[in-house]
Amino acid sequence: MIDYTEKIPNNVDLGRDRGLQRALEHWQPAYMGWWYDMGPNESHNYEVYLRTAISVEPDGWAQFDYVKMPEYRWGIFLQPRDEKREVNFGIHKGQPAWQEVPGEYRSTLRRVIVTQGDTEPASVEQQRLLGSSCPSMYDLRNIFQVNVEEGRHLWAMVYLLHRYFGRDGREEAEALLARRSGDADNPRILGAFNEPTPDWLAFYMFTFFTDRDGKFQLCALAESGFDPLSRTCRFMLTEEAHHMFVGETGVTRIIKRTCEVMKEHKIEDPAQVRALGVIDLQTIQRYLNFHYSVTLDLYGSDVSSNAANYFTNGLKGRFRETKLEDDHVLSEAEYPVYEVIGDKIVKKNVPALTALNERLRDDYIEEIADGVARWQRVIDEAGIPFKLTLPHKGFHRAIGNFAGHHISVNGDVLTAEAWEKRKHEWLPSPADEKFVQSLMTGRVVEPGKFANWIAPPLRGINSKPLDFEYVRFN
Ligand code: BYC
Repeated sequence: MIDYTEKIPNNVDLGRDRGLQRALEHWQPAYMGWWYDMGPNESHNYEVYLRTAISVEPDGWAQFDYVKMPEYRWGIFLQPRDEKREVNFGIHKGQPAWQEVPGEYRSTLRRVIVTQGDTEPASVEQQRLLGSSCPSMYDLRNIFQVNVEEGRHLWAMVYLLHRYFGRDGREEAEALLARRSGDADNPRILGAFNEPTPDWLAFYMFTFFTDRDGKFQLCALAESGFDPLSRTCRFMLTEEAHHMFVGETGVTRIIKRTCEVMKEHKIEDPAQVRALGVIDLQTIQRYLNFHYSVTLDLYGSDVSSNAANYFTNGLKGRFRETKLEDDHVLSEAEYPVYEVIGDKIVKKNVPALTALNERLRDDYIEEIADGVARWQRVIDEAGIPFKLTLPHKGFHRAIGNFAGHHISVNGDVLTAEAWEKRKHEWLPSPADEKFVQSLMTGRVVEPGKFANWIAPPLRGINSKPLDFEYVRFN
């Protein structure tokens, strides 16, 4: 028996909620079993300088100390309740926000929560082997931080399932621990979460691109009329920012190091760049293309009646819904989507309600473009004539109107043969992956040391120096 209030920091009055305690009595040991099996490899005895959320107050959500990861205090936190909060969009607009699940939306809400929850353990599974090839102790600590917080985000969704969805919720919470990323028989729900994350370039790309889908989806769910979901997502967003920081700065540091070597040796040929043990910009571009395109799929179909229903029923809003100036009902509005007709990509207006996935995807693309422009600045400042670009939205898509078509990075509609011939100009080839792997054969863990293929960060974690002992291996 665990002492819940002691072991599980929370602001949901767990100590007095017998129902929830009983549900957790079964789930918590299963979660620990999953963590030992699928959490970061060989890490169980390490003491890691981690932040733990112990309350939602400004001084409580980021407490730093050494922690053995299996002893991390995975807590349950919701942003404090605003008694006046209303449903802010759809047909229930203006009603008080729901504190319990409306019966008619039970299965839909459960599905959305399960889909969100499923991504969290999936990403831990995808990243589990990366510790053994980390480029520094600083980076090792960061990946572990990301992993424990994804674990906490799973707890956040499981809390909702246990507290609000009764027996079905408990079954879904168990299933969240049973699916496995990439498993042929019982895979994770969404495509990108079944792709391998085989190396650190892929990890940084994932945390830049895919964790940012997390941000946008959480922002949309934070608008939900179901208040506990909204409040849970609001708190999760405070943690998400660090994950995207790890991704953005990780790629920045790789680019920076490559540019330094290119400048120092006055070289541009990718083969020569590789020969000096850094990752050529062309390979970085191909990784970018891959992670961007699989992440775009996570927004769902361009035209989706599911999305329309989520919105109309007040379950999932738009990005920054309450800041948008329109009727928040969208009964008349239209929105442009794209279709492939013959060998052309054609724009077409559809009812805005049905295009909400596409709209969220477009909001995401805007923010991504800013991030890629920041990467570009590093290349420009080095005076290297290379442009990183975002591929066309239809490139390498498996969900929505572009699925089943072969679209080049420039937006040309290709035949299957032309695509096969050219795809590795745009997507990482097995040889690219092998090369990146070859740089990451062992881990670099001497405090203050960094692998040759990545520049050190500008500063350490929580004002600690770069040569701080972020991980004690015991
Ligand atoms: N892969 O009507 P549609 C994060 C399915 S990331 C496979 O367009 P809808 C994180 C879809 O389920 C954020 N299947 O779908 C990041 C549906 O299936 P059924 C995660 C897909 O419902 C990094 C069918 O296709 N959160 O937090 O409008 C690390 C028809 O599709 C995919 C959420 O996603 C796909 N990519 O939209 C850690 C928020 N896309 O019903 C964490 C919750 C669609 O025909 N999820 N399908 O069997 C949602 O809001 C919606 O489920 C989606 C899909 C936006 C994902």
